[in-house]
Amino acid sequence: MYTLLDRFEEARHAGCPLGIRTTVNHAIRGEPMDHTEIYDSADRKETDKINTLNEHLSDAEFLLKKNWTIQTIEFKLNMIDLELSNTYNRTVMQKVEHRIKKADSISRKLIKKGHAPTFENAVRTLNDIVGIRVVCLYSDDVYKIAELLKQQKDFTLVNEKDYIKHPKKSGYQSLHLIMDVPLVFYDTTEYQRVEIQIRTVAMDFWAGVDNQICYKKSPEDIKKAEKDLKMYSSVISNIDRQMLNLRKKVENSFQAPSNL
Ligand code: 0O2
Repeated sequence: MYTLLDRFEEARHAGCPLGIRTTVNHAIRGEPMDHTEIYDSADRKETDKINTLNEHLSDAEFLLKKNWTIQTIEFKLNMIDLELSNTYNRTVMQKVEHRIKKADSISRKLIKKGHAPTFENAVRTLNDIVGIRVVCLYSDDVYKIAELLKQQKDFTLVNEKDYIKHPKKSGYQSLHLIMDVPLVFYDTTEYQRVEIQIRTVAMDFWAGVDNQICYKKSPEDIKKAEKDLKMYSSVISNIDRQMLNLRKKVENSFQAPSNL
């Protein structure tokens, strides 16, 4: 399919009106788009699509369903946290966050994937319009939380991406569950696709720094930091391993029969 990105490449060689170039540059760099800038360009059709996407994403019913989905998952997570905390006698989840993906981020992602920035394409192809993030102290807790989420009878696991066992090229580590969550109405059930990211505090720290200085930035910007960040990703893995070993050592010492 011929996309905005293709046109950008074509325009770069031919020297095109500034509007298209700046719009796509924004998309690549991950900056918010200034829509007045787009209007100056020749590409009104693409702008109309982004505006329609914006309208759909601010629709009251759309937002209500997304918020209902978030509440449903957070309720489950609270139950899981309670169960794990009671079983292990310690706090398990440190933080649960959620977000509904913004229009500019959706259009950027669609363009990057080679799709037109339409609402239909967003709903059809993106798994993370609703995103939930669970942060815990130890790497084994990540898998305990994931296991209990997968056991929920009303949730369907669509895909699991283990970036802890197989970190991304950037060094990014996290466990992602893509799930379908049901919203039950009078006579129908509607499934909402969500991405649940589960990771340790250390992995979350790394991802936060990466987000600020590397992820979604231009190759020029990231050149200086990319190598170091990748190395720090293994440092983080080591720290996670050591913290887990420390916890196990302390737990074992409590369980060991006293010599006295
Ligand atoms: P944001 O800011 O969260 O909206 P796919 O599932 O294959 O169709 P997708 O969704 O890109 O494509 O999958 P992937 O690679 O699993 O990434 C999903 C999310 O993980 C990203 O969403 C980020 O939140 C996070 N992520 C992935 N790679 C990195 C990375 O290298 N660094 C950081 N900091 N985060 C990463 P978005 O939509 O890209 O971003």
